[in-house]
Amino acid sequence: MRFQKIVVLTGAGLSAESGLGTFRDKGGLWEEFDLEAVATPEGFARDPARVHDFYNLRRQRLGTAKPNAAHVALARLEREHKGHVLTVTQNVDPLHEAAGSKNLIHMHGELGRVLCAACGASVAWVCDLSTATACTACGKAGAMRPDVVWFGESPRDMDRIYEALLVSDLFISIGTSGSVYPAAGFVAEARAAGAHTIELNLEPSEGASLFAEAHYGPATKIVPSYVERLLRA
Ligand code: BV8
Repeated sequence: MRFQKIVVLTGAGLSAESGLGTFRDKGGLWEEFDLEAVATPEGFARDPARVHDFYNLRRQRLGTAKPNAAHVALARLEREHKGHVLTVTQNVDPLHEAAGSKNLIHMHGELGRVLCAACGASVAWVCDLSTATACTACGKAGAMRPDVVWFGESPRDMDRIYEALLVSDLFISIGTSGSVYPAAGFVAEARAAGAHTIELNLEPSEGASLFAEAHYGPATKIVPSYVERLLRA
């Protein structure tokens, strides 16, 4: 076994073959919706109903989505690899957990949870949210928002992520365009720590030149075969 401490970063491309839309591909969410209006605190303050509609639609689309072979391969890697595997996902869907990944950080939050701005409670939530929804913890109505990280907000568990990158010897980036920071900067952190870096994506990302190795193709093909190679090494 060559690598002891593996950090995996995933993006929307990992869930594309589970039927969930990506953001920046052709026909992606940012073609259909205005990022500023639906994924910023300013947009939420300006028109909360419009933001609730955006996340209600994505929560409804989650209903039928199942983990694909790439999610399953990553859960297998965590289970069978003798070293340490941490998966950091930019995705807000629950498909990593559904496939069995446990050592997982949702750095951009979770679509299946909502946050009360009045009392700070984060609760599991599968139905629609509206400006009238009352908090199940404090009872206050009208203070609920999706428990996700918008542009301009701080991603979650950044200390834990940087600590893992600092001691990593393998960094694998899967299904991300490398256009959103700080996630897009993780490959540079891993390289500085001396880690081997690999990109598994449909096509070269914005940060492609920063990776020591790359394999391109659909995640359900290239991720299981790379995990197989890792586990046999
Ligand atoms: C922060 C919300 C401070 C949840 C999201 C200028 C320079 C640098 C940075 C900035 C800047 N101006 C502003 C910033 C900061 C800003 C930023 O990066 N803006 C960008 C646009 C420049 N970042 C922030 O505001 C972040 N906060 O910086 O706080 C801070 C910093 C450090 C420490 C503490 C505090 C907050 C960013 C989070 C924003 N929220 N989403 C939701 O609604 O989902 S971002 C959104 O983009 C999603 O989370 C998504 O995951 C993320 C990244 O997109 P990708 O996952 O990469 O998806 P994309 O569609 O882009 O690409 C898909 C890829 O998959 C493609 O490459 C495609 O080829 C591939 N693919 C497709 N199909 C397949 C496939 N691959 C394999 N198989 C397939 N089948």
